[in-house]
Parts: sequence; structure tokens; C-alpha cells
Amino acid sequence: MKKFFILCIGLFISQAIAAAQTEQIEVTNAYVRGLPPGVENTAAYMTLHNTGSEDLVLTGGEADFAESVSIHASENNNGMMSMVHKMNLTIPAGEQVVLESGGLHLMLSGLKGPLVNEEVSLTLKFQEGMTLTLRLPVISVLDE
Ligand SMILES: [Cu+2]
Repeated sequence: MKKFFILCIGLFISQAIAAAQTEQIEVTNAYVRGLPPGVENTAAYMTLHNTGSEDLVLTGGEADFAESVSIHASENNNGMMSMVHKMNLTIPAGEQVVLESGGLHLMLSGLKGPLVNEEVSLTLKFQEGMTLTLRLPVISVLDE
């Protein structure tokens, strides 16, 4: 399996930003699927490891390159794939939740431009009021 480095953007404290960056979630194998220009939606995949002793609830995210970031689950109903929007996703204390192609993913809708071989910032939001900003590589669908 390919391994990717994630650069967590450091904690930039600003009085204007109330949300605290969480260090309780460790992110690995994270990337955004790069699709041909003109495609308006794509997805982000990653493994979320809750290293803390309390559950955390992911409620979605934010990215300046997309209109919305939402949690989706792919479902296979008798061979028909469909996606279901989830309002939240619990990352149980001490456990890992895998977001992967064909399963859970972060749906990035309304892309504002093509994402080709670059790095993008994505902020995860948790119900507990915490956020986690990540730098994710864009991996072309052809290289997956
Ligand atoms: Cu989706």
C-alpha cells in the first residue's frame, strides 16, 4: 500500500478563531482523488485514529477549493452503488476509522477548479468544537 506523508498545519493561535486544533486524532494515508478537469466533485480518503480516551464525532469539514465537505458512505445494494450523506461519524476512543474508495469518504462537492498534482488544505470539524487542518496530496485517479 502506498504511504503518504501528511503535514499537519501547525497550531496557529488566533484570538479570532475559537476552535482549537485537536491532537487527539492521528491521520494517515490521506489524499484527495484527482479527477480530470471539468469534474465538479471528488473525494478525500484517510485513516482517522483516535488516540484519546474519549470518542470524537466528526461532523464534516471545510476547504477553500470546494463548496462543501460532507461525510458520505458508499452502499452497495444488489450491485447498485449509491452514496448516503451521514450527519456525523463517531471515531471511538482508541480506534481507527478508515475512509476509503468504495466506503466511507469525505465528499468534496462543487470544486472551484481542477485539482491536478498539487497539495490542498482541508479542515476536519468535530462536534466537540475542535478542528484539524490537514495538507493532503492530490493523487490522480490514474495513479491510485
Ligand atoms: Cu460521496
